[in-house]
Amino acid sequence: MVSAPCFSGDPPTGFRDILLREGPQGFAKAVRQHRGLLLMDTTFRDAHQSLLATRVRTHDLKKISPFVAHNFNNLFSIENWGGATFDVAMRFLYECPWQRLQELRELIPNIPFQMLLRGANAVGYTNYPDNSVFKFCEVAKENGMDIFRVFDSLNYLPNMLLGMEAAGQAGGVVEAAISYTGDVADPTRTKYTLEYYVQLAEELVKAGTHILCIKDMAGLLKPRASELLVGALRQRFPEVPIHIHTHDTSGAGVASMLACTAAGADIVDVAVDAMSGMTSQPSMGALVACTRGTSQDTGIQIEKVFDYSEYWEMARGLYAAFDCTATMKSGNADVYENEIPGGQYTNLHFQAHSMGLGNKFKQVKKAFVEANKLLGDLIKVTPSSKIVGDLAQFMVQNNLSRQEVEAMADELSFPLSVVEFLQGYIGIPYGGFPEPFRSKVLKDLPRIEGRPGASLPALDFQQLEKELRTRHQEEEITPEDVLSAAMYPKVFDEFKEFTATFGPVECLNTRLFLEGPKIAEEFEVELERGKTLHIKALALGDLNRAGQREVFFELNGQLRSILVKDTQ
Ligand code: 3PY
Ligand code: ZN
Repeated sequence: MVSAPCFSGDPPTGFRDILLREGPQGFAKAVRQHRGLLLMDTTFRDAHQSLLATRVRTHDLKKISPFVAHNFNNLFSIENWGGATFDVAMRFLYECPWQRLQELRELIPNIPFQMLLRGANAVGYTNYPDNSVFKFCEVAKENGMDIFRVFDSLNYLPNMLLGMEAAGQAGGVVEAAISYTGDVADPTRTKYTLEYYVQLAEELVKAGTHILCIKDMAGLLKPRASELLVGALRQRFPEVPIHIHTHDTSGAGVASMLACTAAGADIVDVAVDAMSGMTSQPSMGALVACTRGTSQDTGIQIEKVFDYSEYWEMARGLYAAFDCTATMKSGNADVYENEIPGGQYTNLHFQAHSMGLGNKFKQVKKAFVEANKLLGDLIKVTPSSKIVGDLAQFMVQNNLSRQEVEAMADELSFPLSVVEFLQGYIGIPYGGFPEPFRSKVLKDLPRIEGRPGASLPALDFQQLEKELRTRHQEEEITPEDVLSAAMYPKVFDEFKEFTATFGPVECLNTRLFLEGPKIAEEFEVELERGKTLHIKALALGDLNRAGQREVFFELNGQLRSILVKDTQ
């Protein structure tokens, strides 16, 4: 079992106290005036999304939360929600993502919480009706979310503005994030130039963002480019806090974050050491140690980082089955060529290696570069990165070169995601759609003009709530449930059906949840405070014709058995 230190009493005050007292504007001002480097800790979201297939359970997050509240009160924020955590919680962990947010909020009242909002795609992979995005932000804020990092996978301004407005109207801190690709220090890269990024930042500042973020989802921001980009933004917007996100895939993450800091960034993203590096964020311990005693001192005690890391080293072991280090042994500077975002890099690596086709990964990476060129050199981040990845896989499976795809574009049966992208389902890429490729693929299929969400009918929340109540035969369907169903209808239904059958499995510790008990093992499950079940696993019956086994166990001293489907 992984244990964590216990605490009593209120944690010390932190940046959240400033936010609650002074609101988003006052908070942004305090951040800008702060002396020293501020850190956002991604351990609770992006780090495990990148390294452990997003599988970290609320159980293990809660255990270390009091330690974080008591020892890291000078963090700028903790990223603990959004991105892939929302659907994975329901889909694979059988947990309610909203409950995670509520429980963590109780345990960490003093540090701002931050989430990743995919603009008009909210926490999904496609555009939602505008009222769903607005309602989502409103309810997230009510459940304890503070800072909304809003991005769009094409940097498509109308989608970004929609997400920013939704977060702002909910009363959240708006952190507009420009997704970074290419290399602003390389004069041969003429599409995504320094001027492009500064111009986009201009629009976001004009639209009232409280904080400006550079979201380097693939880890392409080299130290020289950091100096140029952050330097230019700092000079142009002296009063706006600048926040930098990166991934350490190439191994240059710490160097780049130090360069960003020197160029005037206020906040950089790190993950605790045991959850850092490779496709995750650079190490918290390294940033704390490297800035110690300088004007950028983080004020974080390095010994506390070591203790925090020790917890995560143990906790990470529980998720070994999902850990990318099972096959991936290091980062790789080839990311500068293929520009694959951190989480996707891990997924593609895992897919190729788990099929015993390690060399296929190299092919997929090469095809990813070609697919990107075919699509007109896109910003690549969820969901546009998945579209490029789908096209790359299609090219590898069918042994097609870029020239062949271009020549046969009107005959090939492309993945749906590629066709829908070309139809305009996720917005308009910078520089427009690639022609004549688009016309050859679409022929007379309809094209969406402008912002896709603008033409989607509003969602009827009351009607949806009524349907859910009937479908799940439940009296109480919460606004949170309605939003889960609005984002992921099928996943939500399956999650409800699972919990109706098996109960609240989030009460189990992670080994029991992932592996099940050993025969003769005794364990306790706390359903709620003061309500504990004592369980002893006794025996497994033979497999019956329906593929089930009778499982015998003791429950609070009483012999019981149930039939369970054997999925092994
Ligand atoms: C997500 O959208 O989940 C991301 O982490 C993008 O970088
Ligand atoms: Zn990221």
